[in-house]
Amino acid sequence: MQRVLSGVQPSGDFHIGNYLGALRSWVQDQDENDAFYCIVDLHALTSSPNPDELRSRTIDAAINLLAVGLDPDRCTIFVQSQVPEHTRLTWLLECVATMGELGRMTQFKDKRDSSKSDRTSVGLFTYPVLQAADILLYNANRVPVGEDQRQHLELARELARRFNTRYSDIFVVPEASIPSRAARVMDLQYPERKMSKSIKSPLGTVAVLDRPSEIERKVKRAVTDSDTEVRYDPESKPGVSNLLELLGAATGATPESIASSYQSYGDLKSAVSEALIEMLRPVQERHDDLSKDIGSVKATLAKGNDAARAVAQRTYERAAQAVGLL
Ligand code: AQP
Repeated sequence: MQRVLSGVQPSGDFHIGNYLGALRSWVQDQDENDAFYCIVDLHALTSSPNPDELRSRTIDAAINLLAVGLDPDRCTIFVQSQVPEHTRLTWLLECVATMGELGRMTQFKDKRDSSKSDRTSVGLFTYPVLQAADILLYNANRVPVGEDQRQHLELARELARRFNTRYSDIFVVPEASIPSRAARVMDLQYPERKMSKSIKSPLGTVAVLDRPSEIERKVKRAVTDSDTEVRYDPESKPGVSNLLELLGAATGATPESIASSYQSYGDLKSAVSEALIEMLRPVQERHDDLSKDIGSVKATLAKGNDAARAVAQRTYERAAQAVGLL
């Protein structure tokens, strides 16, 4: 049995990119592996959220994780900030990481370049090291993530190897596990950029909790192109290819094989809406039920936090001893 770990930021409404790129495979992993899933609230701080909003989004993230099908009896669901070893190990790893490698992280460069003033926080620069700590603390063999996290995973692997070589063999070197389909769901309005929680694009983002009429409206208005042929070609037809990718991921078919079944963009859009509505219906029903009992959601997190901390403490102590701390 492998140890699996992954995380999600409480930075906004969960969207179908999160679901197809990551959460859906988390549900599968809980039966086949020893799985740890973390709500990474410290990462969400890099975008300076309103404190009350961060608190309520953290609870809502837990509700979402339960609603997609995670079962606290079969996996550990916890909140990053409630396990202090994440920040303690981050410091040890920051002393191993270099400015050069953090400066090459494309997500950091994109966010820095899109900020209008020079207000880029140190946290935004160093958070890939915190992410490495999240993973290495749990001796994770495998980390199921979307394509956008590939570079950060590579950094975690490099830091584990470097630490092990410099001190002693403490960390497992983790593997990224990226789904073959829908690993990078694109924004419906801007198909050249990924769907995201934190970048506001109300028409381009389909939330897991969007009701059928909302999904239909957004998919109907999805940007396509001036051509008419339904063909999977992400380079020259990014909007149409994204729709085919979504339909394929929702129905279990390949986007190439379903393209020929649709004669017009309108037909394709209707099929995409229908498939997404069906895929999300059970998740939404469970979310509505779970929202009525916040007390039990908090109790689930408290139990998960304790279980996670027991594992994290052991790894941290070994790492601290290895570097020479008393
Ligand atoms: N568009 C996407 N397609 C496929 N997978 C995705 N993931 C995120 N976006 C897509 C995967 O979802 C998991 C949780 O990642 P996250 O919480 O960082 O999600 P986000 O939507 O990317 O949130 P933010 O706040 O908008 O993050 P930034 O600012 O970093 O883009 C991960 O496994 C991720 O790969």
